[in-house]
Amino acid sequence: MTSATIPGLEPGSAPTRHQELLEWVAEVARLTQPDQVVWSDGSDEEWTRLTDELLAAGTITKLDEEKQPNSFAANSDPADVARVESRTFICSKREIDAGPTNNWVDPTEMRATMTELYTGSMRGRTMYVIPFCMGPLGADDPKLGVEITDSAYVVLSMRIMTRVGPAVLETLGTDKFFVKALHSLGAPLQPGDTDVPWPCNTEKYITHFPEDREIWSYGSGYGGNALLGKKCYSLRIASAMAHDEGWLAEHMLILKLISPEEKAYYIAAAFPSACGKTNLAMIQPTIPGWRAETLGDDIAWMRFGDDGRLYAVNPEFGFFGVAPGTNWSSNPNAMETLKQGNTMYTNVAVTDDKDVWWEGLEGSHDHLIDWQGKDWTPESDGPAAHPNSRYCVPMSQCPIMAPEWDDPQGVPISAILFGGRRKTTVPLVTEARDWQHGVFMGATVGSEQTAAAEGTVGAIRRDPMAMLPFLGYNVGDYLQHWIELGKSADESKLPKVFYVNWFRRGADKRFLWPGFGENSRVLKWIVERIEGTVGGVETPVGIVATPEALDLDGLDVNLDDVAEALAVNVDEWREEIPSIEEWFSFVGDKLPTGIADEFEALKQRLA
Ligand code: GTP
Ligand code: SPV
Ligand code: MN
Repeated sequence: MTSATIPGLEPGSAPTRHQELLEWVAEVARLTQPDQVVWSDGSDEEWTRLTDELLAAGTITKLDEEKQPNSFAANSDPADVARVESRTFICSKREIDAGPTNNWVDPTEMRATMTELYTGSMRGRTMYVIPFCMGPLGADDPKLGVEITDSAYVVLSMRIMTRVGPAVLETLGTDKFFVKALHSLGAPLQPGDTDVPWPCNTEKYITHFPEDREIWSYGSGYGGNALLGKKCYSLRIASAMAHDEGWLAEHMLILKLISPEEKAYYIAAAFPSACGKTNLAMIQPTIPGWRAETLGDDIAWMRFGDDGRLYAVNPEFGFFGVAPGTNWSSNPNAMETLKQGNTMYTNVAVTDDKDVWWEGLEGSHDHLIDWQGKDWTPESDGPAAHPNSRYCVPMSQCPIMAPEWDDPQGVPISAILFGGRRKTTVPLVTEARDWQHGVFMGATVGSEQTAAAEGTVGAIRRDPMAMLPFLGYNVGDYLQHWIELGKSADESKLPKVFYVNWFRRGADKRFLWPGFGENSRVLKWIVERIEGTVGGVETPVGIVATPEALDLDGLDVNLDDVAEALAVNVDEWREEIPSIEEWFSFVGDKLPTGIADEFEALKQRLA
């Protein structure tokens, strides 16, 4: 088929006169050879048409209209359930610019390999063109993108997760820059083939060309592999942009905490995948008089404002949250958000009356359809929902969205939290002495691996600023960028940095700290540290809260447990040293001297 004969490519039929975009769409169509090209407009009509198609294909199940209005549950291929870090590539021109933490292939070679894979890869399918914007469209410099995909599930999910629709094309005009984000399932259909419910390919590539600001993804239909506005654009490509332009693109939630005196504090927090960002972003404080609102649960773009403060914007439009463990007591605000409907669930279990269920949700069921579409009873082996099952829901439905969540100005950040999942060693909350010490803390975050990506769940790995899988350039340059931004700023206006760990366990393996809403007690201590109204103890690792300094009023918890959660055990910390040493030697020559100095100082304090 020549491009002229592909329906949807006829001259003048596209809803834009952006020449570069038109040429790129035609070029990709010629390469991938779809049956037709369709421009996505994000309309309700499109939602109905595509959900109908996916229902007919068996990709999704319609949920009960009363319990889950306008909502659907998709089951993925059992081999396509999470990000694939081993198949994620940063193809910078020079290998050194991808750094030691990323897979690298020469961009020319990668383009050749993938061009071959893309050849005819959309045969028998529709090629959708989705213009989208990360962050408010009204920003001075709106961050535009266009995803080309042969997955209707991606089109539906992008409508939830990003700003789409005619206004994006209007903003693109005839010549505005946009990130080219190409996605193919890699599952062409020959005439007469019957499709599978979740097409994908065993060979997967999640590739980024940071200098060209381009993304090429192949073979997966899932989450961060396929919804290219999210991790691929807003973290990997954006981190490279941010490095060039003097800002930060981070794997952080944005929370607004309001004191009984009605003073608002904005807090950004970076935890690795499946380590509590969404839960903290939607926290329901348990301390009387304190309230929380949310602005984002996964990604923050931060830049200094004219007043010298660091302002954060959430580039996303929806939540792609971990389902298991979400319930009316751990995260009532997420549950309220989902109750409004308009949700695409993936890999959850479905009840006989077409509601959803997952491990940790209230209620028990004698029979379910599990995430693989099989009958499930409590006696079945394995969970009903996949551990990385997710909900994809519009952010605007969250009852505690801060009114300013959509403001292109962003919000001024008072505190940055780093954290991870650590059974031992790391105290509940530690304050950094200053910015550089805080960057050191972020640079050395260790966390037990989770189901959010392939790998051994539970193994500890260093995950700087929770960005290990999301850095678009060299980790050493990234840490240097953090140090330099701090140096260029007015120190009194910099956010204070803290290191938190909700996951420390006692000898009997149970969590020492109740977590979730009770984390508001830790947030209150943080706010009081910002205000200078509460004490802490100087320890070799930083300033740690004492049980007396934490507001524990009304908390039904063993004080010994709290003390143990806060303890700095010098022997445990000495055991950290070789592993930090190993990590820093892996980072290599580009490790900033400021970070090396902090490490030396820590070693001396522990000696
Ligand atoms: P991504 O979307 O993958 O980036 O994950 P996330 O960082 O948003 O993690 P999320 O908030 O979804 O939490 C993941 C898991 O951690 C869930 O199973 C939660 O129940 C659990 N969790 C979150 N907060 C706490 C806490 O304070 N204490 C304990 N013990 N578990 C928590
Ligand atoms: C994460 O893994 O950090 C996520 C889910 O937020 S994904 O979009 O798949 O990256
Ligand atoms: Mn995430």
